[in-house]
Amino acid sequence: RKPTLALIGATGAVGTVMRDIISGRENVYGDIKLVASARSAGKVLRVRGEDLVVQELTPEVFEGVDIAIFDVPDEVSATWVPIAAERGAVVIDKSGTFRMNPEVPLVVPEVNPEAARERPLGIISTPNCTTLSMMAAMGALHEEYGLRELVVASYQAVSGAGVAGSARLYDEVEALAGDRTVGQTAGDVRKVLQNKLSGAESPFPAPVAFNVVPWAGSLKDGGWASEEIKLRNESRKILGIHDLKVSATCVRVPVITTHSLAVHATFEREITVADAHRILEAAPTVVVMDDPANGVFPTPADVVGTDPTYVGRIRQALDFPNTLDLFVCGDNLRKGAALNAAEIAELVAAEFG
Ligand code: 2RA
Repeated sequence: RKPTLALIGATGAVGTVMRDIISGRENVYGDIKLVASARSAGKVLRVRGEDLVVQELTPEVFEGVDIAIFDVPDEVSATWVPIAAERGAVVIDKSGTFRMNPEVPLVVPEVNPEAARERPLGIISTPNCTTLSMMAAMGALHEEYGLRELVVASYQAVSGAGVAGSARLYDEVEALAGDRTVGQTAGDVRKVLQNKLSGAESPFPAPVAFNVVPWAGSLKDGGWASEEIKLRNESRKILGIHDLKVSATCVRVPVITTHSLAVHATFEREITVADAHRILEAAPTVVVMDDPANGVFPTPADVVGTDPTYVGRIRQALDFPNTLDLFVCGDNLRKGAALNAAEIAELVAAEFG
């Protein structure tokens, strides 16, 4: 039989992409339920060509649900994921709440699909979009060359902060456009935004239009941002390397969708650019765009709206043995969020045979 699927958080930024992805992939589900907060309940949304009425998140909504994909804030997942699991659904959770729980697998289907079967709590977590942007590529390289260290700088799109993040960048660009003197003196941009956007609150701690902001997430011990800690802990868990050395600096940039990462990766053995090309070109969900002499490398503008992980600028580090430097881009709403969850859901759906 085909399992019944529920999408919780169906109306958010990722939920919208999720409906699009489910509609475009093989139809492995029976019924689909769209679920959201009371505020969005009653809306009619399209999935698989059907108009469905969004249902309110209540315990009863999980009756008869086999697979539930949650894309809601951490605190909503903390309350509702166990309720869905108790009622018999296999839950695929996009939040950070359960990712590091040893009884919850953290799954990237290209890297550790087998982990999805061991889920004593009935919960499977899907990683943060920043980690996911590089996992397909790093997993493939690790399999052959044994990853030892990762030093990463991220260039994160504003849609990582949800609909409010994209809206803020568009509003800021509109407020600043047309005045070519803005940005020439410290404080200019803040002043114009304060006036033109009437002090509206931003999800970012600094202007993001015509700027870069070295901060993503919340403050953790030692001055680290939560996104940097997630990248470290999640990479270790997914790759199964508990002592992987990882250091990251996460930066928000004025891009709507698609996270990019500059990755400095050290392996157990010497790895050449040709080795990396061979491995990455053979990886089914990785696209290599690496011909700098002809201006070929991935940028968010090339990648947004597509599914693969794109890799370019592959170089053998000049002063670090066994080390590659490379640039990776991935759509943070697709592979970074909705697509990975959909792929995990398909692994679970296959169990219903
Ligand atoms: C961000 N990675 O880009 C986060 C979203 N989970 O803000």
